[in-house]
Amino acid sequence: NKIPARVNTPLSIITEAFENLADQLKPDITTEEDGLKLDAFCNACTHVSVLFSCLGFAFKFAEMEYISKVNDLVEASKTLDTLQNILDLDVEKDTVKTPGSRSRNLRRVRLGLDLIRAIFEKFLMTDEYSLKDAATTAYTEVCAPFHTWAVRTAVYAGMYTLPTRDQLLLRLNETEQSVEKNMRRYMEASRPIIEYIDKLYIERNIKLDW
Ligand code: 1PZ
Repeated sequence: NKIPARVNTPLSIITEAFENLADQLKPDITTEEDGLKLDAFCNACTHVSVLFSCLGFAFKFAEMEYISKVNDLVEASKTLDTLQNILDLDVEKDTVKTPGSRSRNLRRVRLGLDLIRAIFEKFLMTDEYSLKDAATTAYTEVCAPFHTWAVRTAVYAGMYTLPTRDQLLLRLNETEQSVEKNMRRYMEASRPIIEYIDKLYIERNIKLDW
């Protein structure tokens, strides 16, 4: 009798969602005019929520922030077809950077996806890296430059409440081996998506310094 493969861990579900999304960016599937579909993007982003349940109460605020931004994009997906449509509408109204605008929320969600990628990257550098150190370094690199002093201070304080490496693996139902595979898959799948989102702003002459 064969031993069944380890399937459907929270991380493998997230990873798979982003791999499917990244497939949509392949030139033979998506035409240049079309770009990434908003509903498919939102669907993948929604899966990330599972991770928050592993982090503890201190990250409740981050979770609510992230989910409210994704939900705004879900709402937009009822009337808009692609990510490009979001940018084009805000460019027209001159509201790209306005708090609460969809282009701004998309930028925030993109930073969140990149933060997760960076955390995974640090986490896998050695198997002694604590989650707290991995998350702190990644946050400093990816998100801190764009957050207010008050938010940065709260996030750095919250880092001390993160689970240990072993607790995280347990909560994610992963081993050191399986977590490496799944994290690397997410890192690979998210990169083209993050680059694609950046390109949407740059093509419209919007600098990414906010
Ligand atoms: C396993 C992974 C452990 C990760 C722990 C790292 C958590 C970092 C927490 C970041 C908290 C950000 C809190 C609030 C930020 C707000 O200032 C901005 C406001 O945007 P505005 O309304 O001015 O346009 N909101 C955001 O940036 C959106 C939320 C981002 C949160 C991303 C978290 C990503 C995922 C973490 C892993 C589960």
